[in-house]
Amino acid sequence: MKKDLFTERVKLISEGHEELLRRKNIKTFSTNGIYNRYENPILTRDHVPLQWRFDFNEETNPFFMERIGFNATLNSGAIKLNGKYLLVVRVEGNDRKSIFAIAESPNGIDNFKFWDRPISMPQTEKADTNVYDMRLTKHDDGWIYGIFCTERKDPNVPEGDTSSAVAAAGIARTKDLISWERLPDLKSTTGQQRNVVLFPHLVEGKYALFTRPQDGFIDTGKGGGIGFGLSDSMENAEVKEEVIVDAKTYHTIYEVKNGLGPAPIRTTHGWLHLAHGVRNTAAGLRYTLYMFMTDLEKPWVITYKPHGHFLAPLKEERVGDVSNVVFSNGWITDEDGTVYIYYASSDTRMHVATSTINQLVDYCINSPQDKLHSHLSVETINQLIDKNIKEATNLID
Ligand code: M1P
Repeated sequence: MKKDLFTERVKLISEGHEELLRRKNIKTFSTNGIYNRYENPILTRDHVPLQWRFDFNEETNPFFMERIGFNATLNSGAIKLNGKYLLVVRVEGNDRKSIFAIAESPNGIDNFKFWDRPISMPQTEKADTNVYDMRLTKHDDGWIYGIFCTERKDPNVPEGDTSSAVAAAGIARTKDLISWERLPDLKSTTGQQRNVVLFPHLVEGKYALFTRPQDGFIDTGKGGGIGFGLSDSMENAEVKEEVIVDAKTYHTIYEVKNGLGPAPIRTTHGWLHLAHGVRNTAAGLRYTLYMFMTDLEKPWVITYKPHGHFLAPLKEERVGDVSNVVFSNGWITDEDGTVYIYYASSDTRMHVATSTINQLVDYCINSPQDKLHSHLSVETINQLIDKNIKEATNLID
């Protein structure tokens, strides 16, 4: 009887898993014309390999029970290596600990499959309690850097406070995403750090980092905004001064805080950036994605910035562990100009949206800016209506 149960469950669960991994993804129609979403998420907790979850020995696991549970697959860094689309996925266990694991796809939109084992990330003298949200940068120095948030308990809080934490930017580098060299955490003078991203080239002969200084673990306080600073080395990364590239601003989609997503993409018109913005609502924080462009020579200077969000949580994306959130820290550009934008919804599962460099540049350059007042929004709308009336009249003439 027991044998039947074990065998049946192994078969059922293994076949279901195989089918999920083989599932094709279908592009959906895009009304906005800026990017296309896809029918299915690309990675869910159900994609986590069965070998990581089940003990396959009938003697020690007669009920074929899941021994290690996983809760979510989210905020993934991305890179294309040797023709494969690779994500460094934040895999969150039922124990709330996030780990990094690589998932590989042949085409960037479906058939994502985890490598055999998660990444064993070396530790610094101060062990990480939790690690997450890695940004990958292929730097001119030949290394692929992964910068991520390392979270540890705040040592300066009263004994009974078991939730206050300190966020810092952990740094590791690799050539193959298999073996990783851990470097000391980033030092900065502006408090805690999350959402730190390495720029791919030296600036003024130094390593350049986009930062997100913050006073507290959740609240950015006076440190709010996407910052930029230089470091002499990555072996002992230290940013002594940060300029704010994009400040949090009253009554915008990034009024509470913001943070850079993946490393920017170089185009002939400037650097394309994807970021997240956070605003407060009666239902809690709302995270959306927005874009801007910066100057080719001065990547800390914004040249174009469309109004409002680029991508916001939609339909089932709106619900999950932390609802009403989209977050992105990975994208891949193909030789033909296709851009694969990887984003997580509600801190629960991963999706892809595709666009092209030309579409994203057009979006950034030609979308109106946020003029920060309702009556000015009306002006902007009227300008478009006037333009359309003129076009229509020209057509009749
Ligand atoms: O829960 C939403 C996000 O919250 C944090 O992001 P930020 O500091 O930018 O607000 C991070 O914990 C992120 O992982 C998470 O998705």
